[in-house]
Formats: sequence, C-alpha cells, structure tokens
Amino acid sequence: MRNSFTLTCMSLCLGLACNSPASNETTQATGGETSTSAETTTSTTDPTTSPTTTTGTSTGTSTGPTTTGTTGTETGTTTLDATTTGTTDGGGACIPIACEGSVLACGDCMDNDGDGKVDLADPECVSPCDDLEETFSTGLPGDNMDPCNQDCFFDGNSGMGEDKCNWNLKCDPENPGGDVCPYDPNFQNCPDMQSETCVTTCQVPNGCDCFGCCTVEVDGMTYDIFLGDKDCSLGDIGSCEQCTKNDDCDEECHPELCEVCFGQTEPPPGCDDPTCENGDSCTIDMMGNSDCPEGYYCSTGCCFAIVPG
Ligand SMILES: [Ca+2]
Ligand SMILES: [Ca+2]
Ligand SMILES: [Ca+2]
Ligand SMILES: [Ca+2]
Repeated sequence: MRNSFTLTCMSLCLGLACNSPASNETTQATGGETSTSAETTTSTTDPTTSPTTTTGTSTGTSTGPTTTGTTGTETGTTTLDATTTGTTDGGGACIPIACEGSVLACGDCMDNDGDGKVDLADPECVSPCDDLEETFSTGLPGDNMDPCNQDCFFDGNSGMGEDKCNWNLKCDPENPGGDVCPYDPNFQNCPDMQSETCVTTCQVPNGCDCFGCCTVEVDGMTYDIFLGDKDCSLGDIGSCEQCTKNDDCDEECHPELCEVCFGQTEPPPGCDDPTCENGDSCTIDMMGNSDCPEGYYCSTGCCFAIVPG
C-alpha cells in the first residue's frame, strides 16, 4: 500500500519534473529514477499490488536511463495497457535450449511431431537432451548402447555410468528389455541398493525411478512404462514396454501436494503452481518456454540443471 502510494507520487513528481525548467528537471528526475527501480523489485513480487502500479513502474525503469525528459509522459500512456505489458513479460519468443552444444528436437522451439505441444511442453520430451518429440525415447545414439545395463536414464548419456546408478534389465520380471534383453530369473547381478551418489546426482522427474521406469496415467489407468522403449508414447500406451520401479531411486509423485507427475505438463487441478521437493518449481507455456534460470530446463514442474555430457 505504502509502496504504491510512493510510486504514484513518484510518477506524479516525474511528470511535474518534465514541466519544470531544464536545470531542475535533470536532478529531480534522476533522483526519482534511482529509487523507483529499487522499489520495482518489491512491488513486482507482491501479488496484491495492482497491475497499474507494476506496469507503470517497469516501463519507467526501462525507459529511464536513456531519455529522462520523456519518462513522465510515457509512464502515463502505458499505464492503460496493463494487459499487453503483462503478456510480453510472461511469454515472448521461444529461446532454443541446447544440449551439449547442439539444439535437439526437444529444445528447438518447434512442434516436431505436430501434436500441438512444443519441446518440454510435449510430454514425450524428457529433457533438452531428447531428440524425439513423438516417443519417450531420446533417439540419441549414445543412449542405451548396452541393451541390458542401465545407469541414470536422465543424464543424457546412458552409456558412461558416472552417476553410479547400476541396474540390469534382465532383473525385471516385467521384461522391459523385450527381445533384446529378456528377463532372466537366474541372473545374479541385480543390486539391492543404489549408491548414495546415484540417488543424489540422478535428476529423476516426479513419478519415475532413476532408470526411466515411469508411472503415467492414461484414461484413468496407470501404467509403469519403460522410457527406453523406442516406440512408447502417450498416444499408444498399450504398446509400451512395462517395467518394475526400483524402490531405491524412485521419485514418487504426490499430486495431492501439487506435484506435476511424469506425463503431465501442468499442475494438478486446484493447484495454482506446482511444488518441488528439490529445487525451484516452474511452469511451461505453449511455446515451450519455461521460467527456469539459464542452464536449467523445466520438467514435471521442476527446474533441472542441464547436465553436461
Ligand atoms: Ca521441438
Ligand atoms: Ca510436439
Ligand atoms: Ca509428442
Ligand atoms: Ca522423447
């Protein structure tokens, strides 16, 4: 309340300063400008602040440094366009996100599979290091070089094992490896536990385990699907290889706590904003833009660091 009063006063003062003699104008306007920008930060984060105040201030701030004289006038004009300014702030042109220097299908600002959803707004995009919008698999040559041995699915390089996650598809009675790596009931090397490094470094989205076994809900039915399956998509869920969750690195999803579960791109009904157990929460617009900081991407409502290879 006090802020908006002060700001209104400042706009007025700035406006008045314009009409003052030239010598006064410079000192007054510059002084007002500095404190205005300081207060912008406070008022923007306050949801109760009226849109008029926010718009007026931000315009004033950006115009301020260049032409001091016109600031007062422009502030008055743009105050009327509260909606236009709001839209520009929230969206804008899509900025491509690179994975190890290359822009792939899930970071290229295009709807590559024509389902109306762009990049990480497309549920079949697991991260910017995913080159297929049509299926959950990434289509990257480095992924799943070994049909049986699995490391952290979400590090963009399923071959190396730096994350110390270790599993073998032969251990899973659901047979996610299909014909290429069938379930072997006599296979001995099935770790009971995953290392601490694995659990802390592997960035697992809500609803998945670290090996890419994810629970999705389609038409009221739940499925545990293996993301390594080359042909698995939400549109053809029946054809997806099923899998058994590895309890030791399972990131259970809690929609009742407003978490966004894997396969969803928006918070559950009744939730304004998603929540995240680790890290910042985020939202993605239809263009594929998220509000995560640079170097991060938005998946299941949470900002994840883009892991370098
Ligand atoms: Ca794309
Ligand atoms: Ca798409
Ligand atoms: Ca898709
Ligand atoms: Ca994909």
